[in-house]
Amino acid sequence: MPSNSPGFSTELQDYDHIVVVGLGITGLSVVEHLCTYAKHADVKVIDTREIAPGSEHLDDDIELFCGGWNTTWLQQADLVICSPGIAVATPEIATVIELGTPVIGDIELFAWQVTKPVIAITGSNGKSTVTDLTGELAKAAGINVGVGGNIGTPALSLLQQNCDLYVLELSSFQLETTYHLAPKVATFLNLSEDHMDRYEGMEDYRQAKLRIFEHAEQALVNGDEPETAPVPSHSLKLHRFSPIHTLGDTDYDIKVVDGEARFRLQRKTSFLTRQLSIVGRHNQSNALVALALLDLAGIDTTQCEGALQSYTGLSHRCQVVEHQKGVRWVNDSKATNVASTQAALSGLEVEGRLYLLVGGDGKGADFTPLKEHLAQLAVTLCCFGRDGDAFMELSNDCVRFQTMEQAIETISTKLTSGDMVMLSPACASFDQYPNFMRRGDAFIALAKQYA
Ligand code: UMA
Ligand code: ADP
Repeated sequence: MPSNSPGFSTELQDYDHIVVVGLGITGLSVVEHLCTYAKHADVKVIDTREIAPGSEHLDDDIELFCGGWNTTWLQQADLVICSPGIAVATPEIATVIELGTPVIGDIELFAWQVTKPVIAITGSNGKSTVTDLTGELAKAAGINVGVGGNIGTPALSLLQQNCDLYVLELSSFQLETTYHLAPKVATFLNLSEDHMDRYEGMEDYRQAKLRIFEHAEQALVNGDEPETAPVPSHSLKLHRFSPIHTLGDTDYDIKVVDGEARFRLQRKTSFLTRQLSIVGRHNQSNALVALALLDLAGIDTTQCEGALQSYTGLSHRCQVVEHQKGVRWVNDSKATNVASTQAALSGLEVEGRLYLLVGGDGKGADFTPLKEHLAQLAVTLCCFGRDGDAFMELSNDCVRFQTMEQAIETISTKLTSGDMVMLSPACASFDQYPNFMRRGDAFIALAKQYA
């Protein structure tokens, strides 16, 4: 992984030959940004896919090379802006880095331009929920806020909105190519195995995420997961959060006061946890972090009570999408790694049988940690997709299917009142679907058909 403080210019006017690698929504936002702020530069786009998503929206005067690498363009570039979908370790990109050409991502470009405070959020799970909720609470506090990054709206697109605060979800992929982002507050929510097909191991993945703190003013650190903490430095103020009550006093925590669990911000009691509409302990932690991030950004959270109560969460995360004949159908398609499926299973109450749909693109993960959670439940494990075989030893009752459709068609004849059908696949969707949203939509349609 390249050093976090390279000595290259952060002024777009210093670059004349810019190559954007990867189109998609990120590449398009980069090109649009360059068309506004680097009018003088020659901008070219490479996408290694045969058909670059979004090419229909590209101006005709921007040259596009598809279906492989154009090494001549890369060698001639004085700046390369890389999609988060392309690892910096890819040989063609590694060669550019060796030549001394700066290779950056869209978040680095955002950092060059932004003048308002940024709250930056990374972690293995909970990023989107924390990012979205922080945005909703900021709005309730009367702030003109822009919410984006890995959550779906590219960060550069937010700059056109002239916001007073930016809340960014950042993936480890984006952080790999980010060097100068200086958030007012940054947090690394938690660490568990993910993207092992992209990183050499957990340490490599952790180091990518720790880059979020490099130039941050304040770090909000998970007191229960020391491996998410940055190396202490004079310029970075550390604050801790802990949703688990055993640590004693923490800057931000949940404590029982007068018999009721409450969020505490800098030891001052705030809202009751039972006011939340989102369920599960992991969501209490997510809400605590959202309140803490705003508090550290200097925003008064006392106005946020209504927004906190009415927040029902993002779709595709542990949502009951059908409840017919006593059977609940739960869409947790966003559970794309082991820890998120563990979060869905921990404390889960099912009166009858749980039919758990797992499988897809396993990204090289080890699924055995699921075994102990499954042992607590009366479960039939319905394994589908490319890496479905990897789940077949995890429970006494495992059935292999090629697709989710086949699995649901088969189990639908067996369902009785009290049962639950849950899609919480612990895998990415890319082997059979364009993304986790489409996989969740397919589950919802099947639930409607078979409920
Ligand atoms: N790709 C190529 N060649 C290219 C460019 C991309 O093969 O030249 C492939 C890569 O395998 C890559 C995939 O295409 O993984 C997706 O790239 P894309 O063009 O679809 O990417 P964008 O549309 O720009 O979406 C990206 C993020 N995608 C990834 O990081 C893979 C989106 O996060 C993000 O919302 C968007 O930018 C806006 O910031 C998605 C994601 O899955 C939700 N993120 C991963 C995660 O959350 O686990 C990190
Ligand atoms: P991310 O953006 O990091 O993928 P999301 O908020 O989209 O996070 O949630 C992804 C999955 O992880 C969902 O299945 C959700 O139920 C689960 N999840 C959410 N918050 C947490 C958390 N704090 N710890 C563990 N799992 C979580």
